[in-house]
Amino acid sequence: MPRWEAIRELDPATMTAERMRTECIDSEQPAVFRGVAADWPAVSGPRAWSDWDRLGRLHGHNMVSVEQGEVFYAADALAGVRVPFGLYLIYMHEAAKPEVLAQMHSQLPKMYLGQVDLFADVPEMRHDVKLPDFACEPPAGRGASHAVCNAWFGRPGQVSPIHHDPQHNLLVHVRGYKLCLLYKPTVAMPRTVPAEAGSSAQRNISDIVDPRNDDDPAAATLSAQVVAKAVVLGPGDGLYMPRKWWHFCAAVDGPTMEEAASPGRTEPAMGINFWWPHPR
Ligand SMILES: O=C(O)CCC(=O)C(=O)O
Repeated sequence: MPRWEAIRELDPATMTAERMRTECIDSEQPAVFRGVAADWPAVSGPRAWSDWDRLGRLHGHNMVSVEQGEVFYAADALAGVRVPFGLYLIYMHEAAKPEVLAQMHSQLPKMYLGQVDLFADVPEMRHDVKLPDFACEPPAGRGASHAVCNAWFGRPGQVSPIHHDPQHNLLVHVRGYKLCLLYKPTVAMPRTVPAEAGSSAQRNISDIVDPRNDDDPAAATLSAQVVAKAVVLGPGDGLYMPRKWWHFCAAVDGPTMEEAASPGRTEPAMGINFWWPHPR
């Protein structure tokens, strides 16, 4: 089991672009912003995305992209497919529950609406979210911030294997709970695809699919050697991940570290992230 320590929490109400630059971006240190999106329409109120019935009624016919495959980011998962959003919402909330999958003898393909430009396919949902001011104002004279926004809507227990990204990242959680484990860029992660080979996505991925799985010798070795930085995000919470930090994310069933320690079984997870380039 990974050893972990909590990521520091910064109050989003008092955060400014300048402090974001000095305390997070320039120092390349992660931070949790509890409740940063508590008042987003996506999180609370009549348009909350937790009402997936409503989302399905309004946008269920829109076609969206999902990744297909056993392990997200693995080579076979990179082939995206287009499905009606309403069908994916049913899959995520009902059809992909572990007991249903077991009854179907795992015949159902595994899908993840992960790292997907959802707002290109369902533009109305864009009005339900807002990049916090402290994250989007570019530090004076250091170039514009062009934040890219992607959705991460997954079934109970969905994981993203340990990987890293070249951009700064604000991951904002909307529904359910997400365990995030972070490791410094200097940690030597085991990987089969060398950094200089493979597709751009695979170059950034380690071999460890789930660091909580002690049956995986690589995960057990990592846990013995490195203390991860950890948080469980709930609805409205945000996590700043500096570029190049290794991270593992998993949908879990509740907010406690005990609940986060085992694979999620009941709660789908919905979130979006904003990636922006390193200021010059
Ligand atoms: O939520 C996830 O499954 C992964 C999120 C992630 O990797 C990211 O925001 O860069």
